[in-house]
Amino acid sequence: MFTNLDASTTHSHLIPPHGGELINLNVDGERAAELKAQSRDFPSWDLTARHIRDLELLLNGGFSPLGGFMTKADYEGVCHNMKLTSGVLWPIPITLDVTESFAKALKPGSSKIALRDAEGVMLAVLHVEDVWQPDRKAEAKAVFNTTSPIHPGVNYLLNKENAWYVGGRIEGLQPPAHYDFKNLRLTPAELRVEFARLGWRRVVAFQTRNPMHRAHVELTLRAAKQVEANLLIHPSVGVTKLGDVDYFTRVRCYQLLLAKYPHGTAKLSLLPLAMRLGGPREAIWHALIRKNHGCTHLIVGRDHAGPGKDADGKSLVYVEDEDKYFPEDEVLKDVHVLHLSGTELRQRLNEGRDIPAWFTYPEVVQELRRSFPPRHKQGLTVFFTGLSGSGKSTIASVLVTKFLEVGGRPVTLLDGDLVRKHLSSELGFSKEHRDLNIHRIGYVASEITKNGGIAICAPIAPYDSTRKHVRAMIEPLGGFIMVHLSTSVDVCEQRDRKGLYAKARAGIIKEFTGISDPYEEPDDAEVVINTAEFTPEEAAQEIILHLEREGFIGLNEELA
Ligand code: PPS
Repeated sequence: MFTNLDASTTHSHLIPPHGGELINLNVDGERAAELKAQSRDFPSWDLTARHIRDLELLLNGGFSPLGGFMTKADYEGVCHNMKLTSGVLWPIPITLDVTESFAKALKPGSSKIALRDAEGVMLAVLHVEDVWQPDRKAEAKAVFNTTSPIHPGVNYLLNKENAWYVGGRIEGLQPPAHYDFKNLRLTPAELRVEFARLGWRRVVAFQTRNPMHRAHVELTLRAAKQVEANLLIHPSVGVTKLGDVDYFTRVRCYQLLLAKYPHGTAKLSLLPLAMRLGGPREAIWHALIRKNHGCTHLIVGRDHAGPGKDADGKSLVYVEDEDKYFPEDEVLKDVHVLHLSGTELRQRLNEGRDIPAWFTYPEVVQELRRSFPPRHKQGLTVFFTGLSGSGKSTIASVLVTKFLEVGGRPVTLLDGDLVRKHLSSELGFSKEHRDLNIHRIGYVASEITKNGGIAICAPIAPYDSTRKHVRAMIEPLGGFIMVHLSTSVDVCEQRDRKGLYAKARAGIIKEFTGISDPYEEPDDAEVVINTAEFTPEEAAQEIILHLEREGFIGLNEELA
């Protein structure tokens, strides 16, 4: 039923695909229509972004010789000795994980599953051959050589709610849709045709999930020269590591870099790969995938496509003599090298500082600055927390006025009372409802921050873990400054501007923060102000000074 590719796509002078044949799991129109008609009776499974990327490479042969999600025997072979049951080398499990209830309703040998994207479009049919509950700790140990959840691959694996795997052959109805960089997304078959057209026999592939700079251009040029080959810049643009530079920015940078290579020797194509960050196993996997794409060589980095850092956040370097990884600074302590880490680059961009010319090209810097403007042009959340009557709303509205006076970024006030009126009107003051309320505020603030605006939030937010959750949601998207109004409950009660404390004391209002409900003092606030000692304007000015010092307010912006 599978349509195999014609000879031109596996042209004899190109390297044969892994396992000998380039797999194409996409069925023809007639079979697709037949499957669609039958699918009314199939259970449906909605694929995650990661599964969709796996499916895409299964369908187009990037994962040749795999013909579907792995069966138990293949999975175990891969985990234990990196071999499929056919004896062919394969280092990374390609599995579909589902819930127990979904798994238990399946009949191996006869069930078929409609695999759908997030919008419900049926992309493929899985013929269920095996259903089993894997030992995910053992898988983590085998694949990543660690069960520490600090490793992002392990963390993903062990935290998966779906504890069951389903394996079996796949028939593809349509490839997952892409609307961006369409002419850069060449499938293995398309790249092979392209290489044949260009007369490229030897091709060195360069994998990356980061922007490329001078050193990368230099090393790729040298590698290509060394083996007298052409160069395929083949970055992963599927799922990479949380916090990586977004692939849209990366691809625009790669496009600018192409001009640095001798004419007609380098090509750029995007690989829709969901990376596992598996170091040595990942290196082999990448090599096999690139082989399927017609490449003869792969540039392997140290800790290739691995997690990159040890538990203390230090880069690790493999020392061959010792057969061990060591923190980079220990290994390089006696060597003088010019070095700028990705983190330092981001810091320099954040602060609008100079990026040294030895490190990268002016056009790349310009592109990165567009995506990562200095802090005073990024979005920002100022998150107040404190008791009722501590002055949150008053100080927040002074701050709004000051930001409006400066201009440049839109300002939104998410005041506790206002949010409860418009966004959370159905909620009460139980822990569950308070958390939900803060999550909603956090979500809105994160959207505002992501899009370059200023969100000023002023809820009580009494729970530490909920505040931390909001911080974690916003920090990757822009600035997050927590302001704790530490005014004591006695002072707030004396003020009692709304008469709520009197009602709380009388038991008319239940679960009142500070009286009959907890308030967990933060120990991670950037600014702490006791409003017994400051006027609202002075308090707002303290916050402004902090923001200025941290670069969230630009040098030329007048606030007074
Ligand atoms: S929370 O805990 O963050 O969800 O609270 P928040 O959304 O900021 O709402 C606090 C305002 O609601 C009024 N109010 C109460 N506060 C605390 N506890 C109880 N039981 C309660 N009932 C009503 C009160 O006016 C709070 O406003 P502020 O501006 O803080 O005084």
